Amino acid sequence: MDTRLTLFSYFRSSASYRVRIALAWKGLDYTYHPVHLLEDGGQHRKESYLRYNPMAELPTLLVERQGAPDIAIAQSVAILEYLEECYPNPTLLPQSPEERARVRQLVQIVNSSIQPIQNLKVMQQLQAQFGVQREDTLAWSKYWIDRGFEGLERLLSQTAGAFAFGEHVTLADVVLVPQVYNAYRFGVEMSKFPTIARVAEAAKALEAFQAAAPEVQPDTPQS
Ligand SMILES: N[C@@H](CCC(=O)N[C@@H](CS)C(=O)NCC(=O)O)C(=O)O
Repeated sequence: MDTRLTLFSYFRSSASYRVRIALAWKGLDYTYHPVHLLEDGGQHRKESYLRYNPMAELPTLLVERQGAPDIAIAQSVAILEYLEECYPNPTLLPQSPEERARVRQLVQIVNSSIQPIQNLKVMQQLQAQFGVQREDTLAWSKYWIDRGFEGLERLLSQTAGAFAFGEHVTLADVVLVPQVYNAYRFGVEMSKFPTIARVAEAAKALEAFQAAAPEVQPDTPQS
């Protein structure tokens, strides 16, 4: 069955970055549909996008299959799992259920315990509702990444080999690299987290991670 994939993405969105890595890792062709998080009051809040993702978040993967209804999948981890199920080679999960659970644990630390608290809408609401200055919202995001990385560093010191979980690239690296990108953006002192920094650098050097990087997307500003 012919399948067409379209990714609604923003170059600097870390959740979109995760999906771009997985698509590149699996060698999948897709159409890049940029959605600007700041222009026009946030293009992700427009009705034309909400029909794909009512939560007004990026990314969304639109899957168009011949002879089957189109589906729009949101939530990057749901998309990653979908890609892993449909395109298992090359895989991004280890073999055993126990190892898979450990990888998913690492994924959820970033996805559920770190990224949501430093998200754009949280920072915007701190400003709008409580009059927090923009610099202080940046400090807020930095604080929560820093605190999350303290736990993650301890865990990775047990799980990491060349990559976040052992010697192979897994979904843990797919979510970690974009979170480290955010950490640098918000000024987190990465020397405090040597294992995180080391495995993120190792993954970032790989072709699929480079193709997915915020610096080289179709909507990356040219200046
Ligand atoms: N758990 C969601 C998080 C998605 C998310 O927070 N996306 C950000 C960009 S990284 C977003 O669209 N933010 C819009 C906003 O904060 O208004 C996922 O993994 O897809």
